[in-house]
Amino acid sequence: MTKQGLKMPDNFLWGGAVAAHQLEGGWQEGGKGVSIADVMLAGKNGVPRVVTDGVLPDGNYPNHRGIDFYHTYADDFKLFKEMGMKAFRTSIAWTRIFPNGDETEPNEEGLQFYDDMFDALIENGIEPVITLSHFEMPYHLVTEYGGWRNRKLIDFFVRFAEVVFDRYKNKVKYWMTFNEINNQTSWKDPHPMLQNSALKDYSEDEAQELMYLASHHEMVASALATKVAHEINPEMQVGCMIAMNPVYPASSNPKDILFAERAMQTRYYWGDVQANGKYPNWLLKMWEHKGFNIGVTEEDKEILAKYTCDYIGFSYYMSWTVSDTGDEWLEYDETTNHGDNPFLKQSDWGWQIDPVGLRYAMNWMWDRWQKPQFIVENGFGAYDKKDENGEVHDDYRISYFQNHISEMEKAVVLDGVELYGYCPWGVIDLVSASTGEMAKRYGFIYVDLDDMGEGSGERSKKDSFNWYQKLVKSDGVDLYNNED
Ligand code: P53
Repeated sequence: MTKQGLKMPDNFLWGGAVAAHQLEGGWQEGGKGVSIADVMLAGKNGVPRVVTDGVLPDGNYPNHRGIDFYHTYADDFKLFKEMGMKAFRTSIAWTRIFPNGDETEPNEEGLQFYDDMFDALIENGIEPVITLSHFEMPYHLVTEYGGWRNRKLIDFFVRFAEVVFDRYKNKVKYWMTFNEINNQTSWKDPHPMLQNSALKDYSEDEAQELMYLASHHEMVASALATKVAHEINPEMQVGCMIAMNPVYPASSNPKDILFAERAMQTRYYWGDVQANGKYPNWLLKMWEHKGFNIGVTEEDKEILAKYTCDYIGFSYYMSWTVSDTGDEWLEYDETTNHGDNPFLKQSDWGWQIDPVGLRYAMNWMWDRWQKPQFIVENGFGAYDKKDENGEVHDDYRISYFQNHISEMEKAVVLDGVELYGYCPWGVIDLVSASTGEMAKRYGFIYVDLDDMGEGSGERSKKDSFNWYQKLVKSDGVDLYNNED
């Protein structure tokens, strides 16, 4: 064997990640309420998902079906165990616990469902890593309360958090509050506004202010949930969860460098608030300049400062490149000025593949927040094809993982970044969040279902399954075994 990876610590959590709404299906089972994911039609590569007013009778809603994991998880966990997974990140569907979100009593059937699921995981020696709200909220909170613009949602969320922390206090140690809380930097796009903040029916003029307002409420709710978790069980680790896409300057022109830095500040101020416990000055100045009224109270400030997150959970898929726009306020949103990076290739969905950016990002976050990190998503969405023997030879996926894991290992072993674990995204094929497709596959395990939900649902191992199994067994050393 020539090339090798670097050995990761013995207790490192090699895992896999998914989210409830993208694989469970069973959208009306066990007393589950309608969630925001249930009103999103399927899109396609380049075609955005449409949000409907409630569930329309003939719509293609892929999250209603997922991969039927609601019924299949016990068998799926056996495959996870065989692959060597030590951790499994999923989310609790809020709508299974509080179907409308504003009830005072939880739905016992929903609580029992996750009790059984976590027991099954633990029996297989797999540690659950749980997100409270992964692009999933009761749709009722949109229609009755206007989503996270409404302060009342803080109480609803904290009640939900308290119920599940208490119920699973001896089963789940690792938690995260809101998935990719910073994805709403693209507030010009209605889809993240709904997914992240349950915001719908607003005018274009108010969108940006609403995004900051909703985010503020989410971060207060997250801090309060962290407080409650530690009261219930001080061993619990509650992370924030950030979509980490480094934004680079397109050139060494200082103007581009300054602008790219502001793009980073804009995308990651959520981390500043959740990890460092306060808003950065540039943002407060910008709000003042724009006349935004976010209503940050003295009490809010105290809560944010006191109950910061325990670790930085993050996803990593790609990096972006920007050039200066000439704006004195350096205003950046995700639709600003993104150019192609001539040094990087793109996936079929236009995501720029940048392994070195992962090591860069881990160092950047370590310096800025000084908290342990947890990679809770990383992966390669691709069109997989079965050959004549029904096998998927996904060498492109293996190579994506080799390149990224190699940089992760350097960040930990050579740079000393503290990292709890690594959970590749979509460890089993599931419904894509951005497009609603099944055809955008991430898994080590293939699921025989297409974009219309047709197929046997049968599971089979891709080549990447065996590759990952060997990697985990060797604590990260046997990284290139498929090339030998
Ligand atoms: P899909 C956009 C950009 C980066 C990450 O994404 C994103 C998104 C989606 O809005 O989401 C995360 O399925 C997310 C997962 C999602 C995964 O990345 O669009 O936390 O729910 O499935 C991959 O290819």
